[in-house]
Amino acid sequence: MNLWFVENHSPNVQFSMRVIEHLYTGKSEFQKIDVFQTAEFGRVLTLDGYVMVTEKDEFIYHDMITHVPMATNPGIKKVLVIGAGDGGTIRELTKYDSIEHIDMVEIDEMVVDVCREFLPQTASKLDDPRVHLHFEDGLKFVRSRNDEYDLIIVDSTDPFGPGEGLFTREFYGNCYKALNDEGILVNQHESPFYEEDALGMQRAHKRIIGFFPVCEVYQLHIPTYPSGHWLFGFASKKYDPIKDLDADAWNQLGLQTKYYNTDIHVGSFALPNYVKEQL
Ligand code: AG3
Repeated sequence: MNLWFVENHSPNVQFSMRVIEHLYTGKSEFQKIDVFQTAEFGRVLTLDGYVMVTEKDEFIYHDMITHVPMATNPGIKKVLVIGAGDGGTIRELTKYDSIEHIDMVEIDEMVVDVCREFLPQTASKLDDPRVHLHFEDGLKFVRSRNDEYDLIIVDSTDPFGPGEGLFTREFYGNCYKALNDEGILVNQHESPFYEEDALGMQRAHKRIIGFFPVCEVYQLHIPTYPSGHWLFGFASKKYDPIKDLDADAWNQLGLQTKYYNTDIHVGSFALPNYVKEQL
């Protein structure tokens, strides 16, 4: 059988992976959830037909969304993670003994159930005693939080569908309020390459700048996402991701990471000209 998964990366470009087996399909209250066994990327989770994680390249995304802020402020103790139902972000955060409490707010409980069953590597630390799962809308959850988190990670889907609210001015303002005076906010920011994704990224960046004194963008390479060129936003009330990085301190922790190192931390903030022009 010649079975292929196809995602539109732009109205004129498609990306496809050979599928060995369609392991799961289901529909939650919020979205369509699928898991495929693919020939090249191992198991792949898609939501509404968009690739969220693949076993082969998820380490890139999860390393960069967690270790960049953690290495910038080694004092981080209380973290709020929004989205992230596959558990990859939580797995990386739980490597830090210094973290005391993680609230994870995922709108769709079914995504977590499916990932526990089909992606045990990413979901492996969801039962860590420091992790508190909340199945509710992240937009609503942050409204009632004040001055309590050292770090907020927004590990969302694209800026449409269930994740749309996580790209609004209201949400960023509430994140600012939920963070303490040393707080850092990291957002998944889409790709700068295709026009529609770039517009989403620009909009998010301009909105965050309105609240946070430090507001940067950093890049990573994800083979299965549109264009392969991806961005995260780093915003903070105090810490500069490069000036405040203590590379020796992070290296002394001796954590095992497959993508992140402190050189790539610094290098990821160096942006191509066409991206700088968009900011
Ligand atoms: N969240 C970001 C998914 C964006 C992918 N977009 C796409 N394929 N069009 C990933 C969740 C990882 N924890």
